[in-house]
Amino acid sequence: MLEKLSSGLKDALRKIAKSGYIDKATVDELVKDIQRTMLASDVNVKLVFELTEKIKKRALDEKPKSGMTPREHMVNIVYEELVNFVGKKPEIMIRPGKILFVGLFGSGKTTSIGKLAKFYQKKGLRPALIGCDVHRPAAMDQLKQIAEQLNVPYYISKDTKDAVKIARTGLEQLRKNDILIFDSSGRDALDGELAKELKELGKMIQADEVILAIPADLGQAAGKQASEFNKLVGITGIFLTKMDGTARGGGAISACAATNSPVKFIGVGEKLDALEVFEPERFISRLIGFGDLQSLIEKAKEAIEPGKAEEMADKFTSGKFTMEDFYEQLKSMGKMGSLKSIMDMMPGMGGMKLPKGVDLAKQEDKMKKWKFIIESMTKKERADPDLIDSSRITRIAKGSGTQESDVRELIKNYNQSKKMMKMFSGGSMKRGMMSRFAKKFKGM
Ligand SMILES: Nc1nc2c(ncn2[C@@H]2O[C@H](COP(=O)(O)OP(=O)(O)OP(=O)(O)O)[C@@H](O)[C@H]2O)c(=O)[nH]1
Ligand SMILES: [Mg+2]
Repeated sequence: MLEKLSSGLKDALRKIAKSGYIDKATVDELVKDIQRTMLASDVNVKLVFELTEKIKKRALDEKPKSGMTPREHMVNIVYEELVNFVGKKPEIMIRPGKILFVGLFGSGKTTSIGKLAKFYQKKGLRPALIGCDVHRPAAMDQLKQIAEQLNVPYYISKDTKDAVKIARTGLEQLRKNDILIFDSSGRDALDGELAKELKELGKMIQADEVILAIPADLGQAAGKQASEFNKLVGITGIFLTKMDGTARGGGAISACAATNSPVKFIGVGEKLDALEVFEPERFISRLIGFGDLQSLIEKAKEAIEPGKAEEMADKFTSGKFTMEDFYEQLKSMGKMGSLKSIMDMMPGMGGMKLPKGVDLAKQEDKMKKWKFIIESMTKKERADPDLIDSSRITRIAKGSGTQESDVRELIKNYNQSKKMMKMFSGGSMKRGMMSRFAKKFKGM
């Protein structure tokens, strides 16, 4: 869902993560990128400009918090402002109570009622459904079918067109259940007739929650619909349905937030478990891949502690690179996750094609094996790998559950690396690979 918006924002932020430093031109470019991608996703022009003004102002005025690089700071500002932009974290009622669903024709009311009933079942509450849609003949059967599928009690009646009467009887009969969810009729538009019916229904039920179902493919128009319904019947939250497969969801969410109608749930499919509680932080985090960016920064910091990288670089360049150091390096790589996931997390590298013949998975298996092999060496052997003769190789292979050829390959690799380091040692290459590698992460 929202693939276009997501990839647009990700691209904009990756540019930032890759840029050497942040100046006014970088900020301007970022702001333009964000505007372009949001407008293309049907977010309201005025809202977009308000948002990017805030981002720009903060980016130019605020100093990075201690320990944060300018790039992290910039990414963080965008994240925080986007979270504010889509609304507050909604309060979800997790206790016994009554919920009335309202919405226009085909907005997804009845399906969403099923999803919500299932949601409450999982929370250990006992929901029951009451069908007050007296206009569409098949509506009662649809509700019944959903109730039976979930194995929850329900009340429907095909004998009357009086929605209030059904609600009253249902309420009496199903009183013992924790959560009573009431379906209601839809209309093509919120006309006087629907408004009257909903008002009466609302008065009788005295619901704790009045949830409005709006299809996300309405885009910006969702905000207007939300405020109209709110004025007439007083809604407590929005269930944004059909978020799957629409590019206009970003427009719908931000429009609702702008009219102060909290989106509480989003529907992401036709099945009854296709419900998500709307959490702004999580939503934006996923949208921009914030978690991945952050965890890469965190992991890189953990894996390569400050000072350690310099020390390693010195060892590299002085040729005093022992098997122990080699082991440390393998461990650091392991801490950061699989090679593939590291690649995916690197800004701009996620989709990169590797040269032919490079097989990351194979390389990773090899690295894992090498770790086991080094673990089976004695301290002495690690400090001075020249000690390792063929009988020691046999022992190490047995101890690590690998083949003798694996042990030989590792030693060969280690010796080659060491030889290369020696060649590089002396002056010009003092700032070694590791050091640059570490800087790259620290600066991100
Ligand atoms: N893809 C997708 N389809 C959905 C979602 N929610 C509902 N639908 C579909 O939308 C259509 C209408 O859903 P209903 O639940 O019958 O809508 P309603 O508001 O009760 O409709 P009326 O009772 O006629 O007013 C159905 O085909 C549902 O399967 C969703 O989150 N994603
Ligand atoms: Mg319905």
